[in-house]
Amino acid sequence: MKKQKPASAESEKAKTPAKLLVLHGPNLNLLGSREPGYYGLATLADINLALARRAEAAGVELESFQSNHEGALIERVHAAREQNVRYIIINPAAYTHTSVALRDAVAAAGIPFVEVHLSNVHAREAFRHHSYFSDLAIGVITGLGSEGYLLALEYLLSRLNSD
Ligand code: CA2
Repeated sequence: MKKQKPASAESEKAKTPAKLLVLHGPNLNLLGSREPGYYGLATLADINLALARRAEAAGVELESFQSNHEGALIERVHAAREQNVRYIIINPAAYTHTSVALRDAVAAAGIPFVEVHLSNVHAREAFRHHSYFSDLAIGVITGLGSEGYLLALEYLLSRLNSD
């Protein structure tokens, strides 16, 4: 049986929309312009709009943030903790394979996250097979193109409903 929460916590949950954050790493601002074979035709704005529409329909606050700078992504993760962001969807892009610093930030924030990749990183070069994030993630979606972000969001919305 589901544990009863105090009435005040329940009413707080009903009043305050849950916050979700979508983080996009370096070069993802170029989506739609080059390498459609790997990354598809959708632009980052298309992806963010689709996510924003789905989140709005579900009554959830969703913010998307892209940066080509490791420090800016790290600072956004730090801020997310202050803002009580409930879940993160992250495509760390090339930082997936290189950034202990961004991994440490995500680990320190303690915010559960889903890792998303547009391409199937396991079907590509060996250096893309290792991720500094996957062992910390709730789950990983790789190779499903821009739909991967929406699937991650759908999963998190159902998780929010049962939290
Ligand atoms: O498949 C993914 O989503 C990746 O995270 C994308 C990264 C890559 O380094 C990862 O191994 C897998 C690269 C993002 C670069 O995005 C571009 C988009 C359009 C044109 C050029 C690059």
